[in-house]
Parts: sequence; structure tokens; C-alpha cells
Amino acid sequence: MSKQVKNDQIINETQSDLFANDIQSSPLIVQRDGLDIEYRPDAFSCEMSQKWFVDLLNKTPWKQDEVVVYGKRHLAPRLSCWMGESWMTYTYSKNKMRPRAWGELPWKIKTHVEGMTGETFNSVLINYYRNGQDSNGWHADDEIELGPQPTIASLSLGASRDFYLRNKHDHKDKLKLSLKAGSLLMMRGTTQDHWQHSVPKRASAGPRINLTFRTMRVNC
Ligand SMILES: O=C(O)CCC(=O)C(=O)O
Repeated sequence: MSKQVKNDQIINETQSDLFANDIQSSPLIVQRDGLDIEYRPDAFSCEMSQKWFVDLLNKTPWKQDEVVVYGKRHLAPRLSCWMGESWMTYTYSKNKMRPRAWGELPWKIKTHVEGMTGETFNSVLINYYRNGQDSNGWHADDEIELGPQPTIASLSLGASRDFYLRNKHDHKDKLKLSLKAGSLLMMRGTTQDHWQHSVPKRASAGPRINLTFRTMRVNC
């Protein structure tokens, strides 16, 4: 059974504790204030997600991108690899990026995610958080190349990490999920217009890989 939070329900700081402490074990849908997410904690089995984690860790051509924070260039606090088709470009933190060709395993995982969600994707950004010091700051996946109201499927492997969402118009309005291995988080509709997300540092977290499947648009 899904836990549903409807449009008209205001989740205040106290109510967001609903998500704060527990390791969510049943599917969760939240649709309110422009947010439209669906979290499936057990989308993929432990065996499958462990195997995928090890294979991706060893076979992905990781690189450490640069990010611009307050006008200064820094190395991103994580390793990444973007895969897709040769015509694609993506402007991220003032860098024009080109994708690598699809690897066999990311393509296979994409077909599983598509089969499970009924969506189609043509690219994936794979992030590797080497330990709890690696992180992903507040941002929305609202790059022009993704077109309006993008659907994004986010698969987590390895260590669980806290994932926060905050309302762009009221930063006190926050939700927290613990994204565990084998889980799938769908972000849809106007989520990227009205909400930001982040993966903060956590002292003792182990290695984690996250794949966000996206659709890059040709003309936008
Ligand atoms: O690691 C995650 O769960 C989030 C990744 C993310 O925010 C992104 O790739 O834009």
C-alpha cells in the first residue's frame, strides 16, 4: 500500500519528521505544492543491486568534474559519468558536457527502469559518492536541455544516504528520505520548477552510486 500525501495537505517541519527518522519500507507518493514524487524502496532486489554496484564501480570511467560555487571553480565533491547519445550536450555549472556512449550495464539497467515505470529515457548521469564526505549541493534538475517538466528516475545502489527536498519558495518546507540500495525515486511534473534537492555530507556513510535517468530534448 502506498502512503499518499495529497495536494491540499501542508507538511510543516513537524510533519516532515514522518520521513525524517524512518527507513521507509512501503512505496510513498507525495503530490503537493508543485512537488510530485514517488519513492519505491524495494524496486530492485538486494542481490541485483549489489551486483550492479560492484560492476558499475569497477567498469565506469569516473571523472571528477568542476563546479562553480559563488563564482569560484572547485572539484565536485563526487565522481561522475554522463552517458547518452553523441548529439547531446548538457551545460552543467558553466561546463558544456558531452556524454560517453552507453555502457552495457547502464543500458541494461535503463531497460529495467523503463519496464518498471512505463517511461523512456535517453541518458543517465551516474554519480559515485566515495564516502560520507562526498555530497551533492542544493539544485534542481531544470537545465534547458531537459525541456519543461522533466521526468527523472533516480536509482540508488550501495550505502543509504539522506536525500532532502526543499521548496524553492520556502526553504523551511523540507522533506527527507533515506535512499537505500535498490530504491527508485521518480520526480515528475513541476517538481524541478518548485523544489530543489540535495545529498548532504554524512560522517560515516559508505560508498554509494546513484543513477539518474533523464530524457534530453533535441529542440528546446
Ligand atoms: O545522488 C542522488 O540521490 C541525487 C543525484 C542528483 O541530484 C543529480 O544527479 O542531479
